[in-house]
Amino acid sequence: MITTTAFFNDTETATGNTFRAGTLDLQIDNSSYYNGQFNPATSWALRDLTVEKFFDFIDLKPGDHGEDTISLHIKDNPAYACVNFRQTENSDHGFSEPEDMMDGQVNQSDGTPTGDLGRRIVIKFWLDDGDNVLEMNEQPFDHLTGTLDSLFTKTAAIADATSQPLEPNRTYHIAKFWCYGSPRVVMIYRQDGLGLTQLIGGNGPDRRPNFICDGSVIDNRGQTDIFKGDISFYAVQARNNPNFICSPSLFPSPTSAPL
Ligand SMILES: [Ca+2]
Ligand SMILES: [Ca+2]
Ligand SMILES: [Ca+2]
Ligand SMILES: [Ca+2]
Repeated sequence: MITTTAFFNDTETATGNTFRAGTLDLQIDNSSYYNGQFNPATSWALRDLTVEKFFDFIDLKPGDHGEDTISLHIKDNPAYACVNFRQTENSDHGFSEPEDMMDGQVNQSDGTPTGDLGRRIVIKFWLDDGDNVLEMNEQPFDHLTGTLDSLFTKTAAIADATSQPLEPNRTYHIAKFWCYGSPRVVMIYRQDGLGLTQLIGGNGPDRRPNFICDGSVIDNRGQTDIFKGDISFYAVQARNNPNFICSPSLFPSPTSAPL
């Protein structure tokens, strides 16, 4: 007897299988306050960075202060992200008479070989909810806090394999307060849970200032001086990248980059 065996079977053909590359796009916006007022010149809406400047101040006086909150937006895929600060100029940029006299004689020198502004401006960072105001339970970034000239040697992780990746299509805010002088925290506000309501007259630092800046500690040595630097962000996919750590090598300097 011949038996045939027929199992239930089925064939499916999937046509047009596709591998399409996902995207990872980092975009950044910034809202900025200068001496307690909203400053449109150093604020911009969400975009890829080209010529935008977080800082662009050409006539600083002791006691001047500001606050900036940048927001990071990762599109489509979880990502790790790093930030790099690089000093590009730190010069005396000529000498005013009081500056020149800091070393006791008029001789086109203030007694120090380079610019003196970078170590007279102090900056503090924290992870914000978007309103530019330090509120309770917002985490300070102590590893970035210090003088400008110490900051602009650093590479730091915003998120790497030692923490959680940034989630796509969510907004992360990094706030910073700077002071040409000695900053002092006068108030950390109760968390209002609102994020930013509006740039002027909402719940920002024009309404809820956290810091004061004492310029009386500043001498004449920084007059006319120039400090410049670049701030760069790097984002990379988190998936299949379990050992990613931020490092300065991710940010080759423009002059040493391979051709
Ligand atoms: Ca100078
Ligand atoms: Ca001198
Ligand atoms: Ca100098
Ligand atoms: Ca806040």
